[in-house]
Amino acid sequence: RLLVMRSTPSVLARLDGRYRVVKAPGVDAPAAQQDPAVAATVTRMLRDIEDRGMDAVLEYAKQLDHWEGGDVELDAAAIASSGDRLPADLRAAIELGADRTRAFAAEARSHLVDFSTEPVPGLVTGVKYVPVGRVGAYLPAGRFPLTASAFMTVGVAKTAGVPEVVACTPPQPGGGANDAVVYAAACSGVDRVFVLGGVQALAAMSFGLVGDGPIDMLVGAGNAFVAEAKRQLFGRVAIDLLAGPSEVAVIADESADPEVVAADLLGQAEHGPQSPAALVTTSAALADAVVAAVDRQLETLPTAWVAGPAWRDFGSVLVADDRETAAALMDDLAPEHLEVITTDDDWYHRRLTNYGSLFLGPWSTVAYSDKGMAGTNHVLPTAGGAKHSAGLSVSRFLKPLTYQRIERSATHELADAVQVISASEGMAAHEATATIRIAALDGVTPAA
Ligand code: HSO
Ligand code: ZN
Repeated sequence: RLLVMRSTPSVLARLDGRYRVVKAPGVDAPAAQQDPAVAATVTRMLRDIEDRGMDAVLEYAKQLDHWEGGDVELDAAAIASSGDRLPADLRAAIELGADRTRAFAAEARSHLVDFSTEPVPGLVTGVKYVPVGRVGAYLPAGRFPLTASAFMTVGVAKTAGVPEVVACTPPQPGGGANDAVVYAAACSGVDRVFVLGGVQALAAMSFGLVGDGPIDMLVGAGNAFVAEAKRQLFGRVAIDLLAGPSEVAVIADESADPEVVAADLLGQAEHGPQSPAALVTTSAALADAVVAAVDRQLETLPTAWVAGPAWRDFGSVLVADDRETAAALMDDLAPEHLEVITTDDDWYHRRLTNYGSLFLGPWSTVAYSDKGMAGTNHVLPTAGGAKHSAGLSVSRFLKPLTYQRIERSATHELADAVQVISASEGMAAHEATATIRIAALDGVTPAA
């Protein structure tokens, strides 16, 4: 039985006796990462779109998204006027989030500095950061539109210096795109917007059926079909990451307010019925109080229909004997979002190594980052991916390209060793590239 969501058995064995499970997930296994039926459908659609081009894209748009015809590209006037149809307070909030996200990305960009070094005289090596040429952003607008997605993908890519960023967003029931999503993209500097959803949108951008040619990189979250399409297109294009259901975890001690912890657990459980939420606390009293507070808050939460099943099936509460045990449990979980609400926040900050994004103190909450107001990215690794990867950031849109300039003065130093290694491998042509230069030192070609 999966007592703690996706915890590693050997880690639990090592910590045995140092923690207690107060609430276990209601299901035995985490959501399957890959559904073979979804994978087969996506393979068939990608092949069909590659064969038949835009005709196939538009057929899928009609069939799956009830697209009603017309140009799939939003013209400049439609993009520019998207904000006019929004209430003033929403417009202002979108502008704030777009600016805050781009400002944080600009600061991060300023820390990625070209450099060169000369390890021996005559050998100069260096790195030059060059942005990816063309990025395609998928901006979901289904059950929840996730307005801030454009800040995280389009805004960060443009701040990295990506020359062309195109975006696709699905058609809305009444036709057209979601105005808030389009306005968020406009404020983030998007170059072109296409009203296309799902697999057909990703295929159209990747195969160059929309925009000025095939994109180099695909970013942004979506449903299971979108995630699977990204997985299958990876290699042909780069991707940001493969996101599963959004997650939250909280480390709290007796200083935390149970109502605040409960609200923050439900805050991400709302994303979907398979969204995990976990509390690890050093206070048994807090654990019980949070379990009670979650149940009470679910009674009035308008999205309890989704958050309730998520909490029942994928919610867990653990009491740890001490802060080291709490930290070890959390590092093993490697949650997408991690809140720390204790009197020891700085200790946890130093100690923890696996999380997508960290929220320190009772005034920090995930939604502030989700909606772009913290400036940090909300495209983050889920399902334990934080053990090996970080979330989306300006660095993902920049290629650290290496170069070297080797002068005559360094030739012997490098060539002699290259000859030895190449000869030992039997790679005669490699060896010859060194030999010809050693000969040139004595006046034969190449001259310098
Ligand atoms: N929690 C999601 C992002 C988001 N949630 C946006 C609400 N709006 C993934 O980090
Ligand atoms: Zn969220």
